[in-house]
Amino acid sequence: MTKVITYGTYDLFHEGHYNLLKRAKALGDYLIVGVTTEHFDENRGKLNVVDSLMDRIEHVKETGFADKIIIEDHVGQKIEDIQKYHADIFVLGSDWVGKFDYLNEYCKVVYLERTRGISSTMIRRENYELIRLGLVGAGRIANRFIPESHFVSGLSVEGVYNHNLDKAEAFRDKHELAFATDDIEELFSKVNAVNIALPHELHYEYAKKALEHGLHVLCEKPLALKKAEAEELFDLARAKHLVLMEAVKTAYAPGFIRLLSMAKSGVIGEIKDVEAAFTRIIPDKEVREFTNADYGGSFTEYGSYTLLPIIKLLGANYKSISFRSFCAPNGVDIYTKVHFDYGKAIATSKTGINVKSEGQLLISGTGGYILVPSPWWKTEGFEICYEDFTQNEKNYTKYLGDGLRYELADFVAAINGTRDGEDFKLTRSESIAMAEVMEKFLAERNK
Ligand code: C2G
Repeated sequence: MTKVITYGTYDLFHEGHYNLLKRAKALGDYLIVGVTTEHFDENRGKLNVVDSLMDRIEHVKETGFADKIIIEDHVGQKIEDIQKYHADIFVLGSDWVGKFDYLNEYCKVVYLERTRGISSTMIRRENYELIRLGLVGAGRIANRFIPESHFVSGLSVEGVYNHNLDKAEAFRDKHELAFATDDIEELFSKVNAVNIALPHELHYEYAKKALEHGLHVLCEKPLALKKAEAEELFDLARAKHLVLMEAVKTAYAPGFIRLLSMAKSGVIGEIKDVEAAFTRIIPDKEVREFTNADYGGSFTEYGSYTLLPIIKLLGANYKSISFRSFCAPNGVDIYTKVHFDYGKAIATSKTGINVKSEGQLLISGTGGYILVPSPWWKTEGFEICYEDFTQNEKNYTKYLGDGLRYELADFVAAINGTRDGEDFKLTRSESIAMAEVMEKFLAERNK
């Protein structure tokens, strides 16, 4: 008798799960299915699981493929189970290729091609929509997006648009998506939400088009390069009851949220200064950051990160703002320092694409300071420091994977209404304030 074993969360049970179990069963005579506990999913960084463990087990049972259902609740359990049940074959979908090769020592490891595209007809949850997401753009961000999306329940990345069809098709094949297209209308007609990962100057135009088509939009930063454009997009989203979110990943990271609430609760007294830096010497000088004379440069690229803590902590009512940049011959800023004066507080932002500085966030107050070392934008640890250093306090919050899963999980929750109203993590007015700074900066730099 050949025994096959497989594992999964099986949340919002869909045909991808069904097909996998069916083919797993066909590989042998006896199928063991491990269903993950909430605790285990939390530990391995899977977010937004909706169905209870009991319901998920029930859905697996109803397929009729499982001869035995077990619960998976800890790392390392797969090795134990394979030995305990004398499994001959371990099976998982191709989104996990390579990740479980270590089990070859105990049995045969098989990765079955994952189901491309989910029609959602099998989803039993009323009022809960499976988010069928389309990627607009097939560049660097989009590539990082796919592995992270596997950690967000209730989301299926269906297809990709790129104006260059060859690129779109290569991306589709690499990531096993259902379709690729160079026709934006086609993408819009096949999905119910989009992630816009195009060069900055196209964000507004494509976000607008997508909202007009009735799609929810997760737009890469900066959402817009003009205040009026950002306002228009949020007005449009509101009028159409759609979710519009600016994907500044730090805003959704648990560690950063914790940092903000501690700073705002007065642990360091009155906040007097916020200094945020994000610099990188980008080795390849042929990328759009260097070559796009109108919209490239360090501030449009990294300014959304440095503006985030400044606007979150001190607001958008600064009394004055000034920019100082060093630019390449084509006009793009390789380094920019921005000074904000709020009267009762000040702030600086430093961004660089060809100048390197310490990438820290430092918040100074009348009672102490908070230091978040580089890379503060992937907030994990920070230290609250006082005059009496024996009172210093270290905080640590896990930042999982590439961090994009947090914004994705929030996006899915917002669409499904499990997150009420406007998101406090990055509000409409904060996004608009950031677009206004971008507008002022570009007007001055491109003078
Ligand atoms: N799957 C698939 N096609 C999809 C979606 C999922 O073939 N479109 C497969 C996955 O590859 C996995 C199974 O269905 O083999 C269950 O998927 P999930 O519920 O998302 O669970 P997962 O996070 O993949 O669990 O210990 C848990 C396992 O390591 C992985």
